[in-house]
Amino acid sequence: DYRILHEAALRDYLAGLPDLKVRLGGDPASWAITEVGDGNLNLVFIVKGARGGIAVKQALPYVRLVGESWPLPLSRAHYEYLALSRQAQLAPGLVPAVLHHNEALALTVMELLEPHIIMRKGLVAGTQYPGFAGDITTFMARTLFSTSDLALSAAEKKEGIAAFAGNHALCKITEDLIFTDPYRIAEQNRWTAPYLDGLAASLRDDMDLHVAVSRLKLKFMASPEALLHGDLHTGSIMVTASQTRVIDPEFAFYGPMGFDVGAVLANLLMAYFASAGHEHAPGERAAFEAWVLEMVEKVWNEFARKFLELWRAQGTGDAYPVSLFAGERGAARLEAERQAYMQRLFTDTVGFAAAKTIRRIFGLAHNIDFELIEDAKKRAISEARAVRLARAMMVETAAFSAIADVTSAARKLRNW
Ligand code: SR1
Ligand code: MG
Repeated sequence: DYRILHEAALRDYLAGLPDLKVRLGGDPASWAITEVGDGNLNLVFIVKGARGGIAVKQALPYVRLVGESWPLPLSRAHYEYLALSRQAQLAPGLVPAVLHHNEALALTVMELLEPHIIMRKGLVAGTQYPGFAGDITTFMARTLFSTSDLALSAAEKKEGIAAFAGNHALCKITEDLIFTDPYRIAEQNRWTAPYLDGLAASLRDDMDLHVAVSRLKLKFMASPEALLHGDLHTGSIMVTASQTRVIDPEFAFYGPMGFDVGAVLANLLMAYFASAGHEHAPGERAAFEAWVLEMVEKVWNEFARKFLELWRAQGTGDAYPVSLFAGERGAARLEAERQAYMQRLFTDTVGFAAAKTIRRIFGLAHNIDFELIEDAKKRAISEARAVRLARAMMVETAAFSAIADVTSAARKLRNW
């Protein structure tokens, strides 16, 4: 039966699990249990014993950020567990190991990622992560390609869609908070007032933007291309200088690939614009910002390269039957089609990145990249630059046909 496990109850529960008891070591009474969840939805505990540590995540029956007035199904813990298991097969070493899962308690125990930190915090501090682009592009290329019709039979793919179809309450959060609320009057919207009052009003009146974001919403709702992480922002990524782990796939479902890739790019671009409002070691601001934009380019370019490599090597899914592309002429035509596919995916990615940016500035859930800029005027300046880029990316789509178009537009807006 479900019950919320606070410290004492969690200690008793874990003490009853022999493998975890051994892993933690020592007397359960001496285990240090700390609630560290700083996300919007769940409880997260770190438990440390004489021998080792673990992370415990329990879903609450409501949205933590808002409270009991906003109920949310516990089943999201099931989908998160399912996604973590699939991602571990497809991208080994890039997600935390699951040590235990209890469906009824909506509780999952994972290896403790130490000394990893949430990437967003590192970016706010101006830290560069040299291995990040390589790791995140491997994660995305493998999880997205391998769960798509390019790799699977139609039956396998449809089984996959069915397995995640029940996670619609989490999809609904995205549909409302990302694709709808920032563009209308909604009780939970907030922004840096009074500086962004005018920009907020202009978003509500911008029909070109409303059409663009509604097209993206439709794509999100009606394009089950692959198994998405579904919330791939830099708060869902833990890093050290040399390691990357993707956590928190509770929003997982079959959707458009560009939504995950766009999430990564949006969060890098927000880190870029937020940098102007944060302290940096002397002389390091410019280097950090240059690195972030280099990462934006590398994430798209490496992702596209790895995705295409997988397609060429393992493209045995039902979507492009091998028998239709026989011989040299077939191979050349299929390769041209692959390039066209990546171009469409790029366009989706740019649009989703824009939507993910605007929601963090005008919607309910903001991010510390901007929120930790104490001076409201400075914060608003950084946010307005990001919004200006995002609006262009969503509406002026013809101006963004390559990733360099995005970084060069970002660079031009840096001092706007
Ligand atoms: C009410 S949940 C708000 C946001 O938190 C999660 O991290 C997702 O990004 C969601 O949109
Ligand atoms: Mg999360």
